[in-house]
Amino acid sequence: SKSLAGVKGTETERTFIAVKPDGVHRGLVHKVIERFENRGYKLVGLKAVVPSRQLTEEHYADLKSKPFFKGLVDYMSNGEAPVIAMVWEGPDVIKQGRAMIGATNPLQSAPGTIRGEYCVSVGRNAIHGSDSFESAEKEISLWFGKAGELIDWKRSGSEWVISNN
Ligand code: IDP
Ligand code: MG
Repeated sequence: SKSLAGVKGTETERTFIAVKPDGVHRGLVHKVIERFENRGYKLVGLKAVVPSRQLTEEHYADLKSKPFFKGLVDYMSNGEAPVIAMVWEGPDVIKQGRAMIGATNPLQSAPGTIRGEYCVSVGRNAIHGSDSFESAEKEISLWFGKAGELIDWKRSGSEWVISNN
């Protein structure tokens, strides 16, 4: 069966994007959606979730040994605000999504990126995006693994956004 991250390098490529609790508290959800929609990407999954500690630890498994890991898991999963979890689809969306988000440390994020516009602290950097096709596959199945949570649809006017000739 087709990967949940679509087909790498085609217009069906998908990435996992999440507005983290600090971004939700700060009213940044619409800013994130606006940027991906305006660019021409297609929203194929969206939900508000308070992730369990277990899900959050799995999501950030590669950071388990870091000193900030416990604080990171707490802030993501304590329920003071939900995470707004999304899957976006389109050409090169994984790499472009990371570029739109900006560097992990907002003090190094370029102006114009989401973190570079709205954030000043690595511990409160508002948004997550998959960093590779393999991460996108893992993260989409973790957050949107149940049948029916992702929608296949054709965006109106997509022929004016994507063409191969
Ligand atoms: P990314 O979110 O840009 O992919 P990662 O290195 O994967 O960055 O780290 C995941 C998240 O862990 C970051 O977005 C940030 O919330 C948190 N984090 C990373 N480094 C630090 C740190 O030095 N202090 C506190 N939190 C950190
Ligand atoms: Mg990461």
